[in-house]
Amino acid sequence: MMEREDSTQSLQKATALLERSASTSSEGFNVAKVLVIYSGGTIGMVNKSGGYEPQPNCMIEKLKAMPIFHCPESRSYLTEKGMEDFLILQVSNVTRPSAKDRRHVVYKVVEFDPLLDSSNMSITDWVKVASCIKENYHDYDGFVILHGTDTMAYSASALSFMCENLGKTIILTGSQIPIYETRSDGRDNFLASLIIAGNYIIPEVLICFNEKVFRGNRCIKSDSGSFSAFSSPNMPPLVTLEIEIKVDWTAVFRPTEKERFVIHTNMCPNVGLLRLFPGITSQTVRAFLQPPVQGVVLQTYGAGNAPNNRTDLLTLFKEACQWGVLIVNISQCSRGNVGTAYATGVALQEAGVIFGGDMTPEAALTKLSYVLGKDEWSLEQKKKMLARNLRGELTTVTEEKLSISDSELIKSVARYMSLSTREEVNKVKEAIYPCLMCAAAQANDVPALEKLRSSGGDLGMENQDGRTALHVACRHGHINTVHYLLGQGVSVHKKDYRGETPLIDAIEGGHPDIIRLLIKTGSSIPLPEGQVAVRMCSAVAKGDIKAVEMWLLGGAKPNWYDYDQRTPLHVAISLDKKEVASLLIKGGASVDVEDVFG
Ligand code: ASN
Repeated sequence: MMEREDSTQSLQKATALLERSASTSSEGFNVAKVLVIYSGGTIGMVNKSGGYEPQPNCMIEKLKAMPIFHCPESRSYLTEKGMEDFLILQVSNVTRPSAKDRRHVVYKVVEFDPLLDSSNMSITDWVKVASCIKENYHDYDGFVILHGTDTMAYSASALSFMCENLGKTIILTGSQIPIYETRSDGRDNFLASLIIAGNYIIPEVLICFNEKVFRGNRCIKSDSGSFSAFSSPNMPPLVTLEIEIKVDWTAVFRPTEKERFVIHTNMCPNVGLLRLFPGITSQTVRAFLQPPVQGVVLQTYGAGNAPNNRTDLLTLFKEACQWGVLIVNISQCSRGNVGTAYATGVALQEAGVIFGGDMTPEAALTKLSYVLGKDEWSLEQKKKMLARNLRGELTTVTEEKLSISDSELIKSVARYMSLSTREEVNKVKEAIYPCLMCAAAQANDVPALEKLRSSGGDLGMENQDGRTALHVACRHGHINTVHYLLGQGVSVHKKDYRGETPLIDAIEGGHPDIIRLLIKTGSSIPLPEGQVAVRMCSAVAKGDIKAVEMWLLGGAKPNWYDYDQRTPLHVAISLDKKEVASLLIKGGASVDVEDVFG
């Protein structure tokens, strides 16, 4: 009887294991986890007697009741993974079935208390959002912030500066009509944001609205009555959601520091926006420049001009700059740059005003607040940083890239294959460039990679297996290529079709220097603990000490259980692998952990 029970139990266990491995191979690796931070805004408002107001504690239940936002058939998957508090999108809703990047998007909603109309938001709320992202950064693939539209462009700009060395996608979205109402634009905006945040690594703070995704610090709210509420006057959208989702990868701004993600929360509140108008009095300007003001965004006319026949104003600006007030010149026109084409612009430059290129007022103001909050920077450094492109917020000449379809290689392939349309040429580009990049990475050929990049190629392009040049360089231990690719902003978080990031390649390739570098750049093991434990146990069984060392160096814990509830130490002891056992114990393995047999 006992024996029968045992064998039934084993059979059940084996079936469960098989089911688990089946679900892992079909969907486990292709799951993207998105954290939704619900801060308020019209998207979750209801119309009370005094007008629209946020309604606390009802968004999650309402979303669960909408099939486009939660697929009830997948509940068992969430329960099995211990993710009962998550919601899940149905995969067929995500992208077209042919799309190679379709992933199940599972998401969790955290609701802020209180929920805010964005007109009530301030620096402390930006800090709250940034801190929430920071706390959850390693556990999620992407972030969506549900936010009111009124100050969304300010929050997006502020967050773009506050999030340093960002390696994951952050999207702000909201709506003009609440999600609970029949004609709401919120459903499309939210769904599009979840899909983009879950499927694409665009390491920027973005705004998704009306089937377009913009760089957040390039946006202005330009229409209070339209579903197309945002525009980005100086930069085309990064993503357009049509039947196909099109991402302009060559325009994506990537951090190039080999540092971990951090948030800067010391934003200076003593900043202001001063818009010139004909006849503005010196009393008004003087009052504006009084302490505690430390930074002013000066909105000038046209191409950055201010009256040069008003010595009273120019003297005030000059004096303020001399006291250490930072004044940034941007245009009142929503499109175009500021410069010194006119004597009226030169006068401002001579007064010490910094030229802010084609920044939006929202970007300029929040950048000023960010730069002034950097206590460790000197005044000179602050001035330099204000004029520099930090997060893609302003256009610099060097940013203009050649189009990949202009490169000689692609042109000759196109000629050879008699390709005529841009679409055909782009298809060839998508097929050829990743192969060339991976081959160059394997050959440790940085000049070749640089050539591909300078001809307009995106070094983060993935091959048919979802692998980038960085995966390949890490696998083969080419540290100088890894340095180069990280310096070009290639993402350490990109998962291939097995769910593996370049860190796994470095671990399995046995390259400690690269493992350290990737960890310093913010990478962590992306695989479930059980899967890592299986690989470690197998290395232990083979007596492969180096492999075990690499896993530990990469952040794996020696107490992680495999799917049989055994740790690497169990395997080491049962196979009498003393050396590995002592390595595991040194690495923190507990001798008290129990396996299935206790
Ligand atoms: N007043 C709202 C807000 O900014 C406007 C909106 O979300 N459409 O919170």
